[in-house]
Amino acid sequence: MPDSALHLKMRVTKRLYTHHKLLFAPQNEYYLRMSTTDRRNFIRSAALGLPLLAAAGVTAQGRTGKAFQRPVVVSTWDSGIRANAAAWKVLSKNGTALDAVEQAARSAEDEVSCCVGLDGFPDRDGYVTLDASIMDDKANCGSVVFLEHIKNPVSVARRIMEKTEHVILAGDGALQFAVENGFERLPQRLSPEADEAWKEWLKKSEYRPVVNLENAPKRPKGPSTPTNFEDGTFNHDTMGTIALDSAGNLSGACTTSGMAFKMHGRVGDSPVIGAGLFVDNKVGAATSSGVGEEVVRICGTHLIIELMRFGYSPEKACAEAVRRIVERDRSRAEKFQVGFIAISKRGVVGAFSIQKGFTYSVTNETTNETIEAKSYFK
Ligand code: SD4
Repeated sequence: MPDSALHLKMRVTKRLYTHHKLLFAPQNEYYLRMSTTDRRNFIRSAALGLPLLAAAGVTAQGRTGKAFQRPVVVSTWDSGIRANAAAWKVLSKNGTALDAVEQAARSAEDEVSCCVGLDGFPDRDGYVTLDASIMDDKANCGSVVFLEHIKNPVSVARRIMEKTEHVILAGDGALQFAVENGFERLPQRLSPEADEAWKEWLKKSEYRPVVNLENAPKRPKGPSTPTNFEDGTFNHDTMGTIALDSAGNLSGACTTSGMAFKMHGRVGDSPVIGAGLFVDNKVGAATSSGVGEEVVRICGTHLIIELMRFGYSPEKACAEAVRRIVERDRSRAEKFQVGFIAISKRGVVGAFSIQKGFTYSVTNETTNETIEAKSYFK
């Protein structure tokens, strides 16, 4: 080997050695806290040249996507821009990500829309039943499932998280807790749009989730009321929000009235921690929208965060979760939508969906935009 090549080889080897020594040094807290299996995988990913910084709990900022300066908030769909505006009021004053995501979810619940809050579409028996969840930077979490009569289920979820020993309350028990904690019990009624939609649906009673209803072109007067699709059908929407605050902490929230015309008692992914929402303050946060059953089957957001822990960028992690859903039954997957969004600890944002047309909104000091996610089917 010529001298110069030998010299270069020695320099590269030395650099790699120093790099690995740093990562494996006993004082590396992430390495020390890993289980034996995690350490083995970690060493394997190092050997394979996978992004080592991410494996060590620091996301792959700069390698796979641009990092947004914090604070930053990301929400599902076009309507996420309005949810982000509510979150931004908190974040821009150095408020916490937890307060920000709660405000984002509440703003969606307060809007008249087909698919979040009490004006959302009912189940097939004519009842509006709500699911919501919230998770903070310390892995505290709370959720409500199958809740009726309450305008802001996300705040009930937060109250459960902060005031009880539990994580999830369901149905009547959740309602009782909400009322005891000062939430107003509103009468069960359908908004005029929801009533009309339900009666129309009853004519055929066919449960057919519609892809990208959330961004349907034909909207009634309200700002986020995509009640009618071209063919007259209606379906779903969910507000999932994840935020990184100025202190560098992550939180997330997710709220929905679920799939329109679902069976009475059906619960989707949105209130299931690890399915519709997951936060790990060392790694990132993720949330989802679409057909919840498919997300629950793969523990979608937990999967995304674990992939990010071991070096995947947010976008790649979302893409892998989508791939697992699709490849389970490709021909079925051609007919439904699932979209994921994720943010890393350093503010790298990514998303991926099954079908085209899934959008997400990003807001920080310099950005306020809605972006179309890459998709499995082109
Ligand atoms: C659910 N994932 O209940 C929710 C529905 C949804 O956009 O996301 N709609 O399955």
